[in-house]
Amino acid sequence: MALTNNKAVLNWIDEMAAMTQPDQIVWIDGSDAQIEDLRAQACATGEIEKLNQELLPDCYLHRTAVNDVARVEDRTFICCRKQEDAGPTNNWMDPQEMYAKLKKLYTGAMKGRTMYVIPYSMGVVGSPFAKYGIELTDSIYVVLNMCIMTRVGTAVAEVIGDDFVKGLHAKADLDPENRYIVHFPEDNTIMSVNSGYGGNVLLGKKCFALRIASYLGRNQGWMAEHMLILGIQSPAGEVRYLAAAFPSACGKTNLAMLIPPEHYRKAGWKVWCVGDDIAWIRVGEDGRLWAMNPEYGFFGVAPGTNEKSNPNALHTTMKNTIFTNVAHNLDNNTVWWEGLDKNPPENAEEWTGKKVNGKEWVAEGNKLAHPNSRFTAPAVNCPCLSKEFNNPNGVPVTAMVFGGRRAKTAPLVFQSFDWNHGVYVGSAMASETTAAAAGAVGVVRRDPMAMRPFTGYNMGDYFGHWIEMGEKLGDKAPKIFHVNWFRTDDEGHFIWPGFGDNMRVLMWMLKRCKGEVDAVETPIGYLPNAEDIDITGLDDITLDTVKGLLSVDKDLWLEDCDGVEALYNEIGERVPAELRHQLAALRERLSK
Ligand code: GTP
Ligand code: SPV
Ligand code: MN
Repeated sequence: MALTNNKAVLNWIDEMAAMTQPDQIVWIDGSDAQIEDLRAQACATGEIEKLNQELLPDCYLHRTAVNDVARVEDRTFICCRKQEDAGPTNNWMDPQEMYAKLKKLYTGAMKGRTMYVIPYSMGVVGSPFAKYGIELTDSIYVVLNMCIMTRVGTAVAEVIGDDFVKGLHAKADLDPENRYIVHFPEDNTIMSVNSGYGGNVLLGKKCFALRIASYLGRNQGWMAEHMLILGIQSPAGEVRYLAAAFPSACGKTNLAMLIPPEHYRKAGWKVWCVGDDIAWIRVGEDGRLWAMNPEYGFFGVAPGTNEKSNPNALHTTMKNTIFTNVAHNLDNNTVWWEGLDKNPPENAEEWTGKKVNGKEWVAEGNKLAHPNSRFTAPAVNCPCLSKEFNNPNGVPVTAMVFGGRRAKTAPLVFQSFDWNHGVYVGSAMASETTAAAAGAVGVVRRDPMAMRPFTGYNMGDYFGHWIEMGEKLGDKAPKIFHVNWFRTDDEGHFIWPGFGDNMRVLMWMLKRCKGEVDAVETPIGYLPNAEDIDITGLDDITLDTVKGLLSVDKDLWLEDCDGVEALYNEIGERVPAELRHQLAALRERLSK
């Protein structure tokens, strides 16, 4: 039975059902009973497998098709009326042409299947900053994931208005040649077909909360960013929040849930997680920036997650979690992935489901879990979840951080001179590509603000929007920093220990925000004095190591400027003049 009388909603569902022709339509009310029933159905068909209920209560394993394991950026489109409004960093097609093309793929795609109607909210239901969507899907896996990642069900259906985001997902034949992830920002519409993987099909996440929302944000004066949000609590109980943008699989979840080194914990420092992937940010009544996490769960990278690197994430996945493309430990019906421990299960299924001796398999150089295997876990499970998580207003932002994987160029940390220089630093971000998107891994590409794959409009206009936000904020703008946890030595090993020890770098930033520590003015920005990065208790790191981590090679930086210029030229005339000035000024400082 429909959960709403809203004509706009019902008419659209009728239209989509007429096209896709499902056997039946089921509304998702979000109740435990319904979820339990859907889990049982999905287990019966093998879509998911129930894991050891004593060790992992209410946890399930799912495998996607082997050719459907990551976002597909080359098949992701922004279809607005004018191509230049999508800009050269997005794929574009004329909306009418795309609708026609998709109509062929969707026609009859749900024959013999059920269409699930998922009313969901990004943000706290009923809050002025929440936005609502409906996803139609023929996948129970998608329903179960959406129920973890977003606020789903009756309460949403009751408040949904005419301006909801329409999302249609059909698995169809999972044909990679006809896979499309398409956004019509001017129509509040998302259409996804022929995939069953995460960011391609959980339409509340990247499709809505970043691509559509970034477009809405620009028109309405707020921002949707690929950022984690965390709070650092001092021994006196004062909490300061920062928001950080790193590209996919570059450390957001890990930083968001970090456990401080022992001496900080003993002194009473705490870190709280507000969000691990997406931030909606606006100027508050007090003139400062406020950030909220529109999601309700974590869709986190499994490999590398362990008791030492990220115990909070590991504990978050111990119940009510869906694991996708990890290895199946058949000895105890649990899961395993590279980096969980040094003990791959002998009796295992690797991520595609093939039975292997896990120890031999790994020893032969194979992977048991897919590098982009993930867990979908409810935020409420997280031991360090901020008490502000459900605060509809979000939290005030003291600092913003950009970062990526750079083997050599970027130092451990630096601070921008001011907001506009910080916008330049964000626009100049680059990172080695990861398994989170289909394509080559480890290639440096420019990824402005970690938003290259997620900006729902012209990247030049997006930069301009950042500059305008700074004008609104004036002297209340947060400080902007850049970090790099991924510098390597000559053997290619990471020099900085990272993970919980990143707290040491956050502490320097906090002190900078409070005006408690000096810095060195360099051509690229303010760098720490090496002595000011706390290395207490780090056996392998000396003052000289820190100096090395903070060193800046001017030739590499000048080369990097060429990369930024190439990006700006690619984006073209919509790049704000201010950023061209910033680039010229940086070159001049570096050449002196
Ligand atoms: P998305 O969910 O794709 O947006 O990724 P993310 O930015 O949340 O990345 P995540 O925290 O899941 O980290 C991805 C990978 O980076 C994991 O395999 C981690 O082990 C690794 N990683 C995270 N933080 C650090 C760090 O401080 N140092 C090093 N060397 N590796 C890290
Ligand atoms: C990312 O790739 O940045 C993710 C995973 O967070 S996905 O939901 O697939 O986009
Ligand atoms: Mn992400």
